[in-house]
Amino acid sequence: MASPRVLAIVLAGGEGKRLMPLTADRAKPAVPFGGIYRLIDFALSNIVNSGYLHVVVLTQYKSHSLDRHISTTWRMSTLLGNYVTPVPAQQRVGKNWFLGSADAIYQSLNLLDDERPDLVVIVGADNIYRMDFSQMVAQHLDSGFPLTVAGIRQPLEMADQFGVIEADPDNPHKIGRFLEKPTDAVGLADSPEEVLASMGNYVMDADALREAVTEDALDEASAHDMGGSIVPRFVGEGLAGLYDFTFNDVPGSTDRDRNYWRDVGTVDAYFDANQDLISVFPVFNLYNDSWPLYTGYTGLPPAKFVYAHRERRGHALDSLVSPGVIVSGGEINHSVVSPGTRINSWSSVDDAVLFDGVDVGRNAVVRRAILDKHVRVEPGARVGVDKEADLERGYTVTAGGITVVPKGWTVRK
Ligand code: ADQ
Repeated sequence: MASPRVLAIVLAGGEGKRLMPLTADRAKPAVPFGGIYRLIDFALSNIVNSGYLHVVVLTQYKSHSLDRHISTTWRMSTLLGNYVTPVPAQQRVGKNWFLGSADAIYQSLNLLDDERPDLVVIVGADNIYRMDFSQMVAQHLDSGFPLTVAGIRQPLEMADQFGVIEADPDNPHKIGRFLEKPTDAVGLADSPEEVLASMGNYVMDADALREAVTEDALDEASAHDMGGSIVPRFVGEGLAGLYDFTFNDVPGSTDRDRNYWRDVGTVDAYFDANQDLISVFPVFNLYNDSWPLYTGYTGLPPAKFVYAHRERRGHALDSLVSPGVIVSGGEINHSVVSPGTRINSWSSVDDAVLFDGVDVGRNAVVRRAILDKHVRVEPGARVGVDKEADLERGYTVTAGGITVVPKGWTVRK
């Protein structure tokens, strides 16, 4: 096939239950990340940088802020014209509303009629990574399989969160076995503490996709999702290709962040992924001009650091500080700070992720915490310091000891 017509489908309708309370009133792909981004910006940037400009985003759950973000950042972007289109789930009622990702594609098959693609690139919206999908598409075309699944090595103890792949013993580009979220996975022969996990990214021949989701819709016993239903169907027939992400080579990657991929399924993983951005030699480097990450333009002024007091100069170290932030006589360490936040005198913020418009009052202390949008920390208040006290105040404290304060709450002294 000389130059296939490719439609990209971004699955952006998942509930993100394990990211609560960050997903209390926003879809998981709309969760802020890295100061100025939303999770979905990574999938969309990868698609656009791979050269695919026909993109639909299938939304469903609490999609208001997601739709707004896509409209203002992606759909209206002068860079992209009108290519990225959010497609809300058809108006269904009752339990059917939450059927899985294969059903979301089935409901939207009319898009294939409109676009008439040869191939469909299907990706999730909740992972942080850089990937050139055109390299995966090239292997897909070479292999002749109707479905190709991208795989990456992950720790064995996380196997129950992933589709676990076994390569065919005779063909490293073919999947021999696939189990969705197994509880009894065994490690790889050459690395017993790791499994080969599906990244939730697929390339499919458009006809094969149409046929598979249509058949799946008729199967009442099916979970109607890509990993639970569609992939096993192709693997069973010996028709599933395997793309090894290790070989994906994105321009401008550093030795440290080449092939970085992180599933931010839990609050702890989400917190760690933010931390991956901020060191001097970051595990994931945002400053790669060859593979830009696009997001909304805030129109806010630059971040400002104010001297304020001789004994406490406003400063930040090992941190990302977004536009519109004013650090006035407070200090920030190892943190990611979103637009419009205020850090006032004698306050300190360490190992934290602050969303838009957070206000940290004078003498306040924030440690190992995520503060959602517009949280106000009263002068002298402490959060994340005493985890028992945090629980008593109704905040979430994760297994990894991260305190999460929900959107709009006030942390009292
Ligand atoms: P999960 O992410 O757990 O595992 P799923 O809940 O189906 O699987 O979500 C996959 C993607 O589809 C997410 O981006 C989600 O937002 C979206 N989605 C789910 N239901 C949807 C719906 N009804 N409409 C639109 N979008 C929907 C998957 C694979 C695993 C793989 C991991 C990697 O099933 O095999 O290992 O991703 O993270």
